[in-house]
Amino acid sequence: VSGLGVIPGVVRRFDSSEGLIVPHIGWNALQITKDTQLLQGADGHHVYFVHSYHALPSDANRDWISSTCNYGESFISSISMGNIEAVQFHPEKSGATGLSIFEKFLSPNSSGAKAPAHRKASKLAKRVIACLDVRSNDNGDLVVTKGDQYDVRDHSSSKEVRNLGKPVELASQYYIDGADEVSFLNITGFRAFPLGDLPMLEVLRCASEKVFVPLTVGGGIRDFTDGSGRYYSSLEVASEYFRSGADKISIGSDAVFAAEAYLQTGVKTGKSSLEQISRVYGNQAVVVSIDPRRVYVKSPDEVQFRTVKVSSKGPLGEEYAWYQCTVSGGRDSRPIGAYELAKAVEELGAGEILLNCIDCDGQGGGFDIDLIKMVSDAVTIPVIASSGAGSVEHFSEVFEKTNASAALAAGIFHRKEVPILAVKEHLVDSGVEVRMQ
Ligand code: 1PR
Repeated sequence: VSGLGVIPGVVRRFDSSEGLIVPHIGWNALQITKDTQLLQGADGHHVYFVHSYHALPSDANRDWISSTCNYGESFISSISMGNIEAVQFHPEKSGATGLSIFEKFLSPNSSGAKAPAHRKASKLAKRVIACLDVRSNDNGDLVVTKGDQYDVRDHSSSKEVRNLGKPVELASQYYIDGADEVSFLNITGFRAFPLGDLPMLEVLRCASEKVFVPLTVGGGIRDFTDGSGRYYSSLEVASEYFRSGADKISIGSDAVFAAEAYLQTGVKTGKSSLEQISRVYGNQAVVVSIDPRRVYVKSPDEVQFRTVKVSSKGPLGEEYAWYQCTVSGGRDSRPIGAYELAKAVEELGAGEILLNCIDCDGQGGGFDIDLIKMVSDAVTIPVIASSGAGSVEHFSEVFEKTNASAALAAGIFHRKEVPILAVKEHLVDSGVEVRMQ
């Protein structure tokens, strides 16, 4: 459609038909083409993008362009003309580089804070994400916890919920340490109603005042009727999370039910939480979190779900496995595989997949490469590899062997076994582009 025509040019959707992952989510490198005060010192810096459409550079708009960025093709990442400045990326989520842009915008006559110096970036970076599983402990305090294969209770006689720290403090520390995103998963959200869970909303509000990289929140996003009969749509729940500072919401159990119904009927009702939230906020704001468990089989013919030939055989020498999806934090298994779920939720409007694996969670033995490769090859939306990171080598392995766009870890960061910086330095040494501060 034609716009106002103030700035000449064409806006197009990124083309996923050639294998490009769309939406374009993550940290990509700015190439400054015009000397502007706002972007001074930001050439070759990674800044945070999240979009599916882009404005194309052309002779007609060349005078406007102050920077471009490359994703499949070159697109306009900022314009500057007279007193007009506009950016495609999110300075408010672009860490120190973004904050420096804001300072210069707010004080145009000063030289502003210098953008931090670092090596020159060239393309979309692989992301390293810190994940905080949050729930109330037995004293009613909201704590960051961490399970072994989703069991978050101590193995001692007390059987207490493990307490690894306070959510806002840890999130702020991970931001300073260089996390590219922070995820909060309200892991008992399936039981309680999130809007009754004011501490979690408060956690988001406080975290978003200190953490200038994207925040994702998940857990309990679904339609709900409270004790007094008041009905809340999942859209209302998500809206409250967005208003409190979340950039993306993540849906687990409810997305499984939506995908099952869609695969059974072939009809997109538009009524599932996934469809409603992505229609209103855009698919880039909706992550689907998958919690599968490995099920070994002797032959792919044994099941109707997509199997993989596994790298390590099962206990009875099985050479194949399928990955059975679960709901309610791994408590209930469902008749749908991770591959089938990923394809279905992509069609229903998910913008990204957080791919956990219950078998690997908290084990430190590495990501489930077979699972992550299968899913990341099957969809064109970004896949976040999760569960099992135990060393820096596990991160380079997952990026070398699969199409994952990001890798998420929890335990090794909470227990301070491996700093985020060490992960990133190792990735740089392995030839994987990452954002360095
Ligand atoms: O179903 O919409 O209410 O969402 C619930 C959300 O809470 C889902 O995203 C689900 O993954 C999560 N969840 C539920 N129960 C647990 C649990 O641990 N008992 N946590 C849980 C899932 C898994 C990862 C973890 C990685 C990395 N956490 O996110 O952080 O496995 O861990 P590691 O690096 O230590 O191996 P709904």
